[in-house]
Amino acid sequence: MNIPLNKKKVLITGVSGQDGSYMVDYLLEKTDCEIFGMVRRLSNTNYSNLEESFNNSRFQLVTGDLSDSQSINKVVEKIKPDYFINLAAQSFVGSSWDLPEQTMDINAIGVLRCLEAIKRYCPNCRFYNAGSSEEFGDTQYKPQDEKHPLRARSPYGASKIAARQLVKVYRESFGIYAIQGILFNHESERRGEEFVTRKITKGIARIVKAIQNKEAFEPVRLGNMYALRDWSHAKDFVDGIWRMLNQPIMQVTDGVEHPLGTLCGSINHLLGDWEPKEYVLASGETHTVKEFAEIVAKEAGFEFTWVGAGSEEKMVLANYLNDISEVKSQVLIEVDPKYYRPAEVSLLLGDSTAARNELGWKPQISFDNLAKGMIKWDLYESGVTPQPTESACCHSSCECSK
Ligand code: F7E
Repeated sequence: MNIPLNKKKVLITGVSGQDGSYMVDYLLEKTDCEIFGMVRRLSNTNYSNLEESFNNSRFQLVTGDLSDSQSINKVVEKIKPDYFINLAAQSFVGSSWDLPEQTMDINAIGVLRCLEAIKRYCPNCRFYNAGSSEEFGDTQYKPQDEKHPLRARSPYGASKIAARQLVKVYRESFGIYAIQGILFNHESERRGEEFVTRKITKGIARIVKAIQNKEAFEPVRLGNMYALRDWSHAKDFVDGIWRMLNQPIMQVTDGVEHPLGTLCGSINHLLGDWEPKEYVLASGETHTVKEFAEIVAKEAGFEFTWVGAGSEEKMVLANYLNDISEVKSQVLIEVDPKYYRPAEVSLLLGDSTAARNELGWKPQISFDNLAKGMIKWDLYESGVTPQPTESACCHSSCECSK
């Protein structure tokens, strides 16, 4: 598949977060697009994920807010982007029970605001909205593919289903190239600390630091360690998103699809019966939270045993780098029921066969290397190890530890 190299304008929301910042890195490296990162006007900003991108003249920030249609209209009218990638969201499932209205407003009505702006000011723009395996919720079969029914278990999942329906309506009603990929869990050293993977790697790094300083430590406290998730590296997913946005345009004649190339812009008249597809991106493996924690603890130098069951289950230290004489606490991880969710998605396992076959997409980074790369990074960030020269999370050409 050809990634267009002609100069196009890409508007990305959620640009300072994990996915947004990897999307910027990817587009700066792989294309010559002009990139506009939309950020909210805040008194305290954190653009650490974008530090390197600011050195590139093809990247700039613009101010806008998904909760305000005026501001989105202004940005879209001014830039008239060729691509609009909406990665902004209230993305923490756990908070969506406490913030249901905000979750729905940003994740669903916010998408409506984007679609309206596109319809009005740049109807040929290609729009991507971040969809989620949380839309499958109470799963009916495994592995889950694009045809799996939508059965949300949280306000977050419901908001993404509402957004999916809006994207479909605008695609079918106005011929807009609007899609919502179905992304299973994706993590990295840029992940927010409220998500379980980063909570574990940050927590274990904190414990290593305490041990090195000969101090006592508090365990990492987790909720349901038996939830099964299909985890990948976020870097692999931004490639999949860009491929989804650049599907070959087909013309349907007598029910047969003929490729018309990967033209960007001016596609409305070409759409006819053809519609861009929405794909699942997933690793195709499922693992418990507990398995992730085990890889991380081993990589950090711990030997351990599990004791107890249910809310009493604990990971207890057996040895640390062959010497625990100076270690002042024993419990590395314990369960705290306050982190249980009112309703859980128990098993996610994605089937990304369609994306692999039709988009030529394939994840490069294994579950094992993802977990090891994240703990290596957090040990470095905590000041207990030198900066990793090559991140363990990736294949040999990876630069994600930069
Ligand atoms: O939870 C369990 C928790 O918050 C994963 C988002 O990117 O992926 C993400 O949603 C699992 C759940 O991610 C703790 O109950 C146990 O079963 O890291 P998470 P998520 O809810 O799967 C989907 C695809 C998205 O679209 C979302 O935006 O881990 N778990 N103990 C815990 N989770 C957290 N956060 N904290 C715990 O202490």
